[in-house]
Amino acid sequence: MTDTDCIFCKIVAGDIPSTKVLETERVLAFRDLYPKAPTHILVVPKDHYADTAAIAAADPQLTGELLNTAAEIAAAEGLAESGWRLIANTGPDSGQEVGHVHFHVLGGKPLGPMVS
Ligand code: D5M
Repeated sequence: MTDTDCIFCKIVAGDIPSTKVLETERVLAFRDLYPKAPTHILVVPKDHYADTAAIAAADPQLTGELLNTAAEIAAAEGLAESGWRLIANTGPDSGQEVGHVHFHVLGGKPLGPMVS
């Protein structure tokens, strides 16, 4: 399942370069191009789903795999003790810019409070 206009589908296909952090059969993680913290990694399914609601409804197992991958990456980045933040913007009010579901793994400095 791919969307030919989707930038993350192009990254999954290798048509756009990325700094890969981890790859499994169904999941890819790569560094965010515009990092907001010392560690800022995006975890995406290789198949195209628009957002968290779409993937949770269609494939709960894959949704869990994304969460497990995020935790594995945070540990590998040395964030298990200090803590880290997981964000999945969903829909217009969240500011979601890329319409291919992705989890942001952020850490490596005190991140401050969430915006209200
Ligand atoms: O977050 C979308 C995120 O995607 C944002 O933090 C920038 C990042 N981005 C955009 N293009 C790229 C490429 N080509 N490589 C790596 N990261 C990228 P959102 O939650 O949709 O606002």
